[in-house]
Amino acid sequence: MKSKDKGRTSELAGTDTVDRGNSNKKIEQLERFREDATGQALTNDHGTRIADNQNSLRAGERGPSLLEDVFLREKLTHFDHERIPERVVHARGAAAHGYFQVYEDLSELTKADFLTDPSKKTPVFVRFSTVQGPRGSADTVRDVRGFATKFYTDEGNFDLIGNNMPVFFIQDAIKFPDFVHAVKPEPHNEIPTGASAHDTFWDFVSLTPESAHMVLWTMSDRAIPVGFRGMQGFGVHTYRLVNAEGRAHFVKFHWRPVAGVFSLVWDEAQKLAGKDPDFHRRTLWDDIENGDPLEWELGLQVIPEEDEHKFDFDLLDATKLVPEEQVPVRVVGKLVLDRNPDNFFAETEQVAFQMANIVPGIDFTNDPLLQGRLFSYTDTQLLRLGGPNFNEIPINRPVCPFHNNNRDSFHRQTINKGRASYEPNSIDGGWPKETPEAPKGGGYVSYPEEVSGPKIRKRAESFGDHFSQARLFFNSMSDAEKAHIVAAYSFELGKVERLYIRERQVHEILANIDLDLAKQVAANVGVDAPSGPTVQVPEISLKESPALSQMNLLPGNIKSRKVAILIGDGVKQADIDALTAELDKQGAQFKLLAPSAAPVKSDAGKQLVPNDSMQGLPSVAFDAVWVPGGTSFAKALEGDGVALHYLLEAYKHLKAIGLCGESADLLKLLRLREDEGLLTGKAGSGLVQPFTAAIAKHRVWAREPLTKAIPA
Ligand code: HDE
Repeated sequence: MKSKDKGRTSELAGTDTVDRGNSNKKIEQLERFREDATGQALTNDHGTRIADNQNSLRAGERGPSLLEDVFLREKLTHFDHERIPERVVHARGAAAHGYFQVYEDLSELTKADFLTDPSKKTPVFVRFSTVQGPRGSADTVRDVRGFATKFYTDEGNFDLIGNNMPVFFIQDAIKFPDFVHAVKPEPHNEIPTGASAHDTFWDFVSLTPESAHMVLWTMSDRAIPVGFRGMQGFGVHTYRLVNAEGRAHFVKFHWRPVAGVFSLVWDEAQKLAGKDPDFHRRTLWDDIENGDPLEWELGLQVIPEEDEHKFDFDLLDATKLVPEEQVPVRVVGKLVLDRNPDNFFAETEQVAFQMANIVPGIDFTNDPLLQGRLFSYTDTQLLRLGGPNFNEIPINRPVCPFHNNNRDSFHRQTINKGRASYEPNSIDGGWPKETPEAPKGGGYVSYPEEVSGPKIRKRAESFGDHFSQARLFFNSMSDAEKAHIVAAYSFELGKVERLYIRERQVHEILANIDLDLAKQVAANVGVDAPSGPTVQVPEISLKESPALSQMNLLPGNIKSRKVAILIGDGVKQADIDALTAELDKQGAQFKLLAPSAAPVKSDAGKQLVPNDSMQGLPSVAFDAVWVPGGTSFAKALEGDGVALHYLLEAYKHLKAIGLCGESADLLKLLRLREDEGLLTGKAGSGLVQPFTAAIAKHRVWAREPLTKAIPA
């Protein structure tokens, strides 16, 4: 270290303890931006109390309004300017606050303070999103989900902006606008909203073989998650972790949901898009309000620098994943989301994630997609949030102090004291000063990776294989998952008007992934069956990766799962009580649903207030349905089309259904047969255990082929 630097370190030491204190205190400072108007007078924006908020100022009771009405004009002006541009992608989203805590000191890998101190709870704000649709689009469309986390660390904000799939559509940032233009609604009629089932998308991806792997993921069940709680998250790119000695490891970031990984079935996803377009954001909100936080574990796949070239693919290629069978995921910490935002616009809409938000101990790689993102996120906030001071908006402010010579522009909030807004300076004592690199608390220093080479526009040959990992993914699916993929390609390509695009996708993309998949889709979309692959797909060392199948990612419990309990007059109280006691014990949730929202009386004479009507909360909003017994109740169900549809639909969607006592007679009427999830029993109490065990299995996959004849 130069002697000049040494001097600065000791000067800074004093400020360091003042500045980088306990983050809770800093959060309190941020909280002063939260406003609670309870008990407060209504004023204009400048503090003048308003006497009449009902009538504008006019010349006489029936006369014209006066330009003088500054209160009216201020109110209308503010209203007229309420909207800001929505995000160009990921416009539809919902978010929550929480914290991250590392399980053990990871100093051997990184000097990032929030990853080395297990006693520290780092505040986070996480925003989940869909990619294609606008702000008002439905939650359950077939799409990738964004999973963006802002860690407010004591060393600055770190943003991990990931997705619920581990790979991406393109390898180079220069293709991103093309890809997004292709997937967005078509330019002439702005159709379809929130869907990739249209010509421009399939035109682009069928001409872009590097998209094959990611498109396969989006045609899989991963693209229709039940909710945010059951989604995996992935940082996608390879990053670097750098420790205090300056030693680096490559790393892939993973979020593993404690609740396991779950998806909707397609029919359910489509119905929910109409019946409750807010399904995902509502569940996130309700779960947190009900004291049932969402939890993930942070996983790291750590790869020593010397192993960079040991794989069948290039670590810098974002269309590839690192199979967990080759590099296991080390679980290192926990993310808990337990607080809803107070204001959607101020927090969820104004949060500005930036790839550029990085802290000492974490570094980038040369992934050409990542490199482009480093520019794009900061750039987009300038337009969206109206200038370069978006970092001062409360949700974006770091919890540690920030001082520099950036000045002025729109919406500046900091009132900078002093005369010198440049560095070096002597007028203000030279402050604020650089912090040299140090094992702890030092300034950010980029990892000194050696680079050299000609200035060229060229994709590395190691980025050239686009199909072997898509094949790996397909081969790792269960039969049910494979069938869903065939159905998804068939549905989407079936909506493509131009036959030559359908054909190109089947012949030049799918046939290179799996010939059988290609043939089945060909038959469903009316194009000739392909006879073989069009390229030589390299053989890779791994044939299957069980970690990729959701069927292997169930948690084995029913915590936070949601059960509909149908009720009506004469419903057997004991059957309700037996189940609800067990659901409470196992941490699952339930709702009582009656023919209408009016209270009903059970056979025990107890008044039951339903949470909603069966029409108001359809079966698609639940994981399972419980129908208690009771003679008059069961009789009434037989004549209630809404209730019968409720059960048929739950059956079609492969859910666990428990029919107690007299309600078991409904089976005959519905012409359904019992199976491992459709259970009947004399007394509800005997059914409870097998019913909850069936919920834990998520769906009755064996039932799927039998449900084809049931109308959707
Ligand atoms: Fe994004 N992306 N992206 N993206 N992205 C945006 O930033 C972009 C990519 C992701 O909840 C935008 O603030 C480029 C990969 C999420 O606010 C924009 C490229 C991954 C979110 C942008 C990519 C993502 C965004 C739009 C290719 C997964 C929502 C608004 C080089 C690892 C964040 C905004 C939130 C948002 C650009 C590719 C995830 C335009 C240029 C790969 C989760 O800046």
